[in-house]
Amino acid sequence: MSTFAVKPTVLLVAAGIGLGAASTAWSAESLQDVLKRRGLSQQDVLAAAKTYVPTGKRDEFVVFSSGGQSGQVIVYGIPSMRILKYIGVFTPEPWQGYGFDEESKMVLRGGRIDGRDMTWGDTHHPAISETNGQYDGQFLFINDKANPRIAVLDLQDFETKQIVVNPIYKSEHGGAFVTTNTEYVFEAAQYPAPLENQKFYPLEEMNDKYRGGMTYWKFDRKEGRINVKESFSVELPPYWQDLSDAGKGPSEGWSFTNSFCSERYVGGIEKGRPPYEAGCSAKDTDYLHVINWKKAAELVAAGKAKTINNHKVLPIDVAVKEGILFLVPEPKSPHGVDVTPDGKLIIVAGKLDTHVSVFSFEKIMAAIKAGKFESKDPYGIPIIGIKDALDKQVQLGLGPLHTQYDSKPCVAYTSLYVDSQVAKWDYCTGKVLDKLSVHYNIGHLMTMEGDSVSPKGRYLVALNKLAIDRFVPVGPLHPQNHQLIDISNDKMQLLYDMPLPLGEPHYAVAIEAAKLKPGVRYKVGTDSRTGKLSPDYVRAGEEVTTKTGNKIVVKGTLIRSHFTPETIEAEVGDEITLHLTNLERAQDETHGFTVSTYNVHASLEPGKTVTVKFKADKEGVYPYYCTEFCSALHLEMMGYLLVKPKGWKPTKTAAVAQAVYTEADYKATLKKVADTQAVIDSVVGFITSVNYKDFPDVVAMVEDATDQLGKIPEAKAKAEAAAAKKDWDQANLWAEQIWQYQVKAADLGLRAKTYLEQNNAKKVQ
Ligand code: CUK
Ligand code: CUA
Repeated sequence: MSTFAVKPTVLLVAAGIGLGAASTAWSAESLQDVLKRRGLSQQDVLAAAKTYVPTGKRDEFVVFSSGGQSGQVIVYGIPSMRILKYIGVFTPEPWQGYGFDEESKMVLRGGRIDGRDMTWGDTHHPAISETNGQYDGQFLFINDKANPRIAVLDLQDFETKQIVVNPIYKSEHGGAFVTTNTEYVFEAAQYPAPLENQKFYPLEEMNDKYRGGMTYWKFDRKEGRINVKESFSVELPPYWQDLSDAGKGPSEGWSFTNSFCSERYVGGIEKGRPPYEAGCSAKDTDYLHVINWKKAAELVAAGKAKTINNHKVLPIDVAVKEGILFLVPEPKSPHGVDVTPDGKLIIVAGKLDTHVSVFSFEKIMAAIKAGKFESKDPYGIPIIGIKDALDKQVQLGLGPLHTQYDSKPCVAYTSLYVDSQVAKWDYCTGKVLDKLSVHYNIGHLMTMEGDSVSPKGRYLVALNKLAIDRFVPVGPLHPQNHQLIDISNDKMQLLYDMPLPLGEPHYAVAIEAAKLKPGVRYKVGTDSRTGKLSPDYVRAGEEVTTKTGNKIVVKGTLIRSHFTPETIEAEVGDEITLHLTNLERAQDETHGFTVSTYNVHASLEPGKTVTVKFKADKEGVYPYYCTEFCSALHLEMMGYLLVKPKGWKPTKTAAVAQAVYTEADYKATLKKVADTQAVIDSVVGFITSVNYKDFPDVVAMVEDATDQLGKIPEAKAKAEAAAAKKDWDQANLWAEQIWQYQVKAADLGLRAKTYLEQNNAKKVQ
């Protein structure tokens, strides 16, 4: 409190003049001193210089990483590796109110399975929407392997908008991947199971009754949502479909999915059978599934699909007869499949092979055209001979998994899980170019826009499974380790280890930061989860509380630093619904909302309308308050929920106790108000003397400040009316309220002024 009891002019001085004094007092250490003191090498300093992003500067790339078992998405910058955000996707996220307000609960409800809320997820593969094979920065998709689901995030506000459940799988893995214009987002099954929901067949019937598949979710870009009705799947044999990639360029219209356990082995170590790990890796090859999705979509549209669980599924025999499904042998328990940027080659790595296999799309097409197949699988699917499809095989090392591409032609990077290395190699010549050790057991790796048609090169991130000896120990559960690697030179250079403390991030995607254009505020009254105006939003002055039966509906507003209303009165058993609108326009002026012990929380970014709902089932007094430190008077941003016993009647009619003020207090407050007005006038003078209208952020701050100042006449009238009646309590308190409006306006004004100064605003006449 005491900081704000000082004269407002002092605030201005602190904000403006304080900066100059700090820099002179110490005799600074030299760079050499620091290197010596911290035991750093030249190489360390070089790495630091390549990753350090000075204050006020920004990263070149933004990474969307899977949050693994957290069911979330992690956003961080490259090269700084600074974490920017965790986004709630499949699981509740308290900060963002995700799962604690009604609008986001609706999104999570879309992810219910068999009537059950799924409060955890196993996210694996994020994908950014593409236009002509380039990342366009509009949407992000990610899968949940455990509870087969896929989510749509809008990068306009980095929020999850939709979760859809896969209607026919019990697990899924080969997704999310997008087609070159994001017509479809697709995902493959992982562990085979009966496609009919809640249908039991014994494991002995694996070959006949268990199935895998490939689901193509139709994406409606205008709506920004998956169109479930227009989506379909292609039935596949009970091979364990694994990862996928979309064709591009010449291979556009096709998708590729590797598989393992084409043995269709059934384990049972407890029954004396060798375990899955032995039986599923016995054969020398598994199958790359090659599917013409464009034609599959036409066949589905022509009514050739059957319906399973309300979802269109193209049966294997139809797919075979229509010539849209083929298999290519691939060695040996493969894990990754990655189409080259030019769309001509498909690179598959076998976990138990030391090679990567480079398949030629042209050769595959030639074999299909010539009807040249070596055999059929037990389901009648034609198998193209491996020699007829292979361009080359390259020996890289132990446990190759995933491949990513460089901006330099023909250059690829493959993770070597067992060797704990990244191999840089040339897929045109088959030469190995470089190897770099990572720490340890790398899974995926990722280059900048590395799975688009035009990778940006520069950096690579190794997503390591183990982090032994890398970080200060934090118990048996280690953080994950993302290692940043400079790939701009011939030799790879390890730059940075980043512990990721959320879940095992299988895959990540990185986009040029400049391509992202997120908004900073919503149109006032927006329900962010639908993107539409909430039917229940109100503007300032329209706040209202109604009670019908035992249902109380509050339509309220938030603005620094108060809620309207500040009291909610209920009886035990009432159901309370609050529709709250944040009226702020200024950037980053988020308010939070919670009610003590009722387990609700909302994050209200500027302009957003959020609904919280709960049953006031306990008598008592429950403070509600703002959970974001939004202004100097943030702590005062509160109110009371009064839950009275049934039939309670007031016994006292006395006014609420107040502090007692004198005329002198009122005069002193008026003086403070006049002083503050002088500060505001000088700030306003500065702002209007420059081209502030060219800065949308400043315009928004000015709007908010004007809003605050606009409330003053009403408060002033009340103060003066009270003063005329010599009611010094009311007069002084309304004068204090004037000062509150001024302080917030001044705060905004000072921020606007700083912004303009730092952004070289120009003088206008
Ligand atoms: S997976 Cu985990 S390291 Cu799900 Cu793409 Cu390969
Ligand atoms: Cu609003 Cu704190």
